[in-house]
Parts: sequence; structure tokens; C-alpha cells
Amino acid sequence: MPPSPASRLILPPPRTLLTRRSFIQRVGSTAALLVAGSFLGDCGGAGFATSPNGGPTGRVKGTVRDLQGTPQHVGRVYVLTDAGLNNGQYADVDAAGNYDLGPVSVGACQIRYWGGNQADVPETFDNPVRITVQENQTVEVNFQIQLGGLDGHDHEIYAGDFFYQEQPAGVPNATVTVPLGDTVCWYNVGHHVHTVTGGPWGDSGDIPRIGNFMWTANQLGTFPYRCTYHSPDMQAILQVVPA
Ligand SMILES: [Cu+2]
Repeated sequence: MPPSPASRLILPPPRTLLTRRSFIQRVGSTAALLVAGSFLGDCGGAGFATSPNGGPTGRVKGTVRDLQGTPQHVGRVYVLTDAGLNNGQYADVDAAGNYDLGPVSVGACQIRYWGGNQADVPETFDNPVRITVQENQTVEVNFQIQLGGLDGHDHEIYAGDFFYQEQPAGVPNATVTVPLGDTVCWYNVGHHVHTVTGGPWGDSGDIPRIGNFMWTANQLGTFPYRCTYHSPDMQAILQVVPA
């Protein structure tokens, strides 16, 4: 889809990044409150289909708008488990800027917007958003986004309980390959403290919930890393190849 005029306002990002905020600031950042988790009632008692495992479900849907409130037909919304793992369920944002995940298993989960290189949620807002789904109720999670997105040299890896997963839907604890000079951001979407330990960067130190650790790939090689608290459950490989 063609970029909107707003995307032309985005400044070229610096290649040296110190914080996740600056990582996401490639897409800009100011903004208002993310609306999340507002229950809309029981949808007239229509009920919902059962989940694949046969358990009770609610429904999750919402809108995707830019910071000016204009609906945006861009991106995809994923369901993550409470532990932060992509569970394979997603919905694309439609032409009217709406998404509808349909039946979602009851319980705690996280709803995550992914706009790839086209858009992202400014760092000032939660993303993913933690919600609790109740049987036969609808949770509305509305995302405000800024066009611009990641620039293709940024790689996000979520650290959850207890895995590393390249975003938006990589294989847990798999090898992630990035070109020299690119930046990797590990973001803790779990409940527990994790670390990213090993490789040329050494030790991230403790990464708290919604905290992050970033490293710009300045050295070629294949680098196994792990969480000092949850290895061997949490171990993966970062491979840096010539750009
Ligand atoms: Cu850990």
C-alpha cells in the first residue's frame, strides 16, 4: 500500500541506538492513551465458537488508527499467550482499520500489533497489551499506531517465559540471522526476569518485565546465548552474516 503523507514526516533514524525507545522512535512517538481491555458486554448472547481445544472462548477485536484518529489499513494483530509466546492466532487489519480475532480462549493473554516496516505502536503505549478474556465476552483492544515502522535493519526478539522468539512469529529458541550492522532488540514480554547472556555483548544483566536489551551486530559469527535463570529452557543462537 502506498505510504500516507504522514510517513514522509518521519526523520531518518540514527544507526546508533541506545534504548528500545529510540529503536521504536524510528516510527515517531508522542501520543495519547492506548485503549485496552474495555469489556463490551456479552454481544447479545450470541455466543462464540469453541476454541480448537474445545474450551470456552471470548472474542477480541478492535480498531487500528493513527495518532490523529484516522483508521489505518495496515498490519496484523496477534494473540500471545500469557507467557508471551505467539500462539499462531492472528487477524489482519481490514480496509476500515478494524481487526477481529474471533474466538479467543478464555484467560490471560496478550494482544500484539505488528506493522512490520510499515507502522508500529509508539513506545509510549503498551504493545503487547495484557488482557483477560472471559467466556462469551468481547474485549476491545484499540491500537494507535504511527506509520513508518521498522527500517529493515531492526530485529525484535521477544524473551518470554521461557523462550526467545523472533518477531512476529519465529520458531522459539531458533537461530536468528542478521546482517552485520543491524540492531537486535530483546524485549521481555514475560512475567519473569530474563537475561541475554553470551556472545560478544557479554551479559545483558537482568531484563525486567517490559524491559529490553539491545545490541548492534558489530562482529561476524555464530553466537549462542542463554538466560542465566532459565537455561537450558531459554537458549538460542544469533548469527551475524556479512551485510
Ligand atoms: Cu529467563
